[in-house]
Amino acid sequence: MNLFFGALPIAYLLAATAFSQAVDQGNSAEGFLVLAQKAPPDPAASSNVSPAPALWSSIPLNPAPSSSIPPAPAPSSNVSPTPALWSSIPLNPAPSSNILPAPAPSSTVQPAPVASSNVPLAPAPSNSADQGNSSGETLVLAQNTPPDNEPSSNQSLACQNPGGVNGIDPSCWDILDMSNYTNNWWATHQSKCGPTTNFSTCFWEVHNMGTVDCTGVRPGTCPVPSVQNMSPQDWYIAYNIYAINQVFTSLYMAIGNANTLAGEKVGAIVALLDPPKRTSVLTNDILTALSACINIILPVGTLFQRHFIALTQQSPPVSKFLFPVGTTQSQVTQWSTISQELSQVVQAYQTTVSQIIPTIVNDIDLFVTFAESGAFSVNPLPDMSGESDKLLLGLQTYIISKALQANNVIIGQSTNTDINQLVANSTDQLAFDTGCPGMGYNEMGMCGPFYYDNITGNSYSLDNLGDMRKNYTEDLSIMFGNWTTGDMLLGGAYRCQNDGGVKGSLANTVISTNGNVSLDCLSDMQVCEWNLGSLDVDKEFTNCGSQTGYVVNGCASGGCGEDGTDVNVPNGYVGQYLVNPNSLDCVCNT
Ligand SMILES: *[C@@H]1O[C@H](CO)[C@@H](O)[C@H](O)[C@H]1NC(C)=O
Ligand SMILES: *[C@@H]1O[C@H](CO)[C@@H](O)[C@H](O)[C@H]1NC(C)=O
Ligand SMILES: *[C@@H]1O[C@H](CO)[C@@H](O)[C@H](O)[C@H]1NC(C)=O
Ligand SMILES: *[C@@H]1O[C@H](CO)[C@@H](O)[C@H](O)[C@H]1NC(C)=O
Ligand SMILES: *[C@@H]1O[C@H](CO)[C@@H](O)[C@H](O)[C@H]1NC(C)=O
Ligand SMILES: *[C@@H]1O[C@H](CO)[C@@H](O)[C@H](O)[C@H]1NC(C)=O
Ligand SMILES: *[C@@H]1O[C@H](CO)[C@@H](O)[C@H](O)[C@H]1NC(C)=O
Ligand SMILES: *[C@@H]1O[C@H](CO)[C@@H](O)[C@H](O)[C@H]1NC(C)=O
Ligand SMILES: CC(=O)N[C@H]1CO[C@H](CO)[C@@H](O)[C@@H]1O
Repeated sequence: MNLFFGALPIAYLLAATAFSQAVDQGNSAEGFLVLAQKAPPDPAASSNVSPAPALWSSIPLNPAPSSSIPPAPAPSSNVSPTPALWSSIPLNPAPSSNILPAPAPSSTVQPAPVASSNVPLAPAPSNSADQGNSSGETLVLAQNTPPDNEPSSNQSLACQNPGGVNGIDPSCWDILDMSNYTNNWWATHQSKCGPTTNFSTCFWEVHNMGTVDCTGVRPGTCPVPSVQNMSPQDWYIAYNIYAINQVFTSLYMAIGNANTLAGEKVGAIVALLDPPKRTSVLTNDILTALSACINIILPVGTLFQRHFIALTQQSPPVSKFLFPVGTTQSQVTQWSTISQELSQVVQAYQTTVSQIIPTIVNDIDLFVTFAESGAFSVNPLPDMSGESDKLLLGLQTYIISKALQANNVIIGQSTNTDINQLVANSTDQLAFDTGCPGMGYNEMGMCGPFYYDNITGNSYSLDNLGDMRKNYTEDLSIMFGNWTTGDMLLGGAYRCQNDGGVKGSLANTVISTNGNVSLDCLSDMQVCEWNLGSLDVDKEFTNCGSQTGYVVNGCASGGCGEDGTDVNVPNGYVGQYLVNPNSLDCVCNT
């Protein structure tokens, strides 16, 4: 295997371009080791896979009830029927100042019988007979060792006993015929509550728990329900009302925490990239970029993740709050004021998201739609409140993409090129120092000024059309280390362009009506493919025109001496001038 560039005629490189097309068509070719290596496809990866690694922080919102739950006091006929049915677990993170004030934490919401500090899931009284023995001692045992007549594998039985060892289960909504039950419940009880009382409020009233309020972000007013004195069916309703409140409250908190971070981070981006002050960005797109990252902060691999986006998309009243389009007042913001304006956009989004909670729990149809997915019948519940950093990834990617474009920067793409391999395995001198020493890629996928996409096999670098000597190695490291990823900023732009680019508005491209959210077009930078086969001054790219100064201007310092002509190529350039052995010119990229 001696096929290295130094020993090859120009025709070889011309063939390399053809080869890359052949690879795309699934053909195999031999010998194009250096430029044409294609990474083995990663079966788990596809172009619209979310680029982020496992992002889900597993901090449970509530401690999981498990088999070690301390038993609740034995339910017996002399258990007090008063509404001591709620644990007083507060909504987790400390309420921030922009959370709606709790309506006077009512002293009538009593703490649970404090068997432990945590979830007091007591066995449902209606089932206590099933457990075979009404003595406290046997009930204690029953928590750990199900009696013979209650095989724990029988889900149908387990659903009858949400306080039992198996706890809450997503399958129980169907097993208990809950959709039907809930609709019937509403049909029979609605009239008792009066025409202005909505579903969840009516539910608590009927259960003598009128002080419970799950219709908003109001800390302490929507505690986890206890199974005591409730049928399993009613408890599943209660738990889903609570869960919907809890999950969207955690999202609300994530956005609130993101608010402070957003201004700081965007300020730092603008300071680094310094876009011309007179250019501007669209505030509606900022909102879109922020909401698109809801997708990233969902707990990876869960039932909840699988259902969440589709559920909201099926429910236009919810979707319009989660993915608001065209709702911000100001249309454009200047770079000079973007940090301050950002805060208003994020706050407006937070308020909008808080409206999702009443929208669902006030409406029987929406409630059933969300609950019957099973996604909320889980414990612990998904908690997104700590995911503020991830929530901002899309926003930051969008801002970076716009700031770079304002500076006349494009992405240089080298198709099917592993630059590290090119440097490491070329036996001949390359014409100039690429900046990648050939020691492999770092954890951000970078080597020198290049980001290598190991799924497509393409390499990317940044190219400032107004200053082709500009070296973005350090800037890219800062960006990928703090604000975005190579895949979102560079790979995403490539996929977006291949897909026809932004259509109409960013929201149309990012949030599709079919339930998919694509992060690709958050970066819509122009991607220009280096022309691997050309020594022509005019043919820098295959799909874009040449930039001013390409080749003709000569090098800044050094040069070729008397005989040669200096050839000046952009930093991050990968093409014929790098590897062509017949070029007598001396080539520089700085
Ligand atoms: C109830 O439990 C006690 C103590 O374990 C036991 O002696 C008794 O036989 C049990 N009664 C029934 C009906 O299982
Ligand atoms: C589970 O229990 C239910 C109700 O007792 C019964 O109808 C069903 O056949 C049982 N299923 C299994 C798999 O044992
Ligand atoms: C729904 O519930 C009602 C009353 O409980 C019952 O009569 C009806 O058969 C149920 N329908 C279905 C489809 O299960
Ligand atoms: C009932 O729900 C509707 C729709 O969400 C809402 O406009 C109305 O204010 C609610 N009523 C009460 C009393 O909360
Ligand atoms: C260079 O080539 C050798 C032999 O084919 C191979 O084992 C090695 O992995 C290559 N190095 C790089 C960085 O691709
Ligand atoms: C580009 O900048 C990096 C980091 O500042 C430096 O290490 C590298 O040598 C530069 N590359 C070129 C080709 O000038
Ligand atoms: C592909 O690159 C990413 C970083 O960009 C890295 O995390 C991942 O491990 C790489 N995969 C392979 C198979 O090398
Ligand atoms: C939505 O995304 C999923 C997973 O990426 C994909 O399988 C599906 O085909 C997409 N749906 C549409 C209509 O594009
Ligand atoms: C500009 C900026 O915020 N840079 C930070 C990026 O992250 C690294 C550590 O990951 C910090 O050292 C930089 O200060």
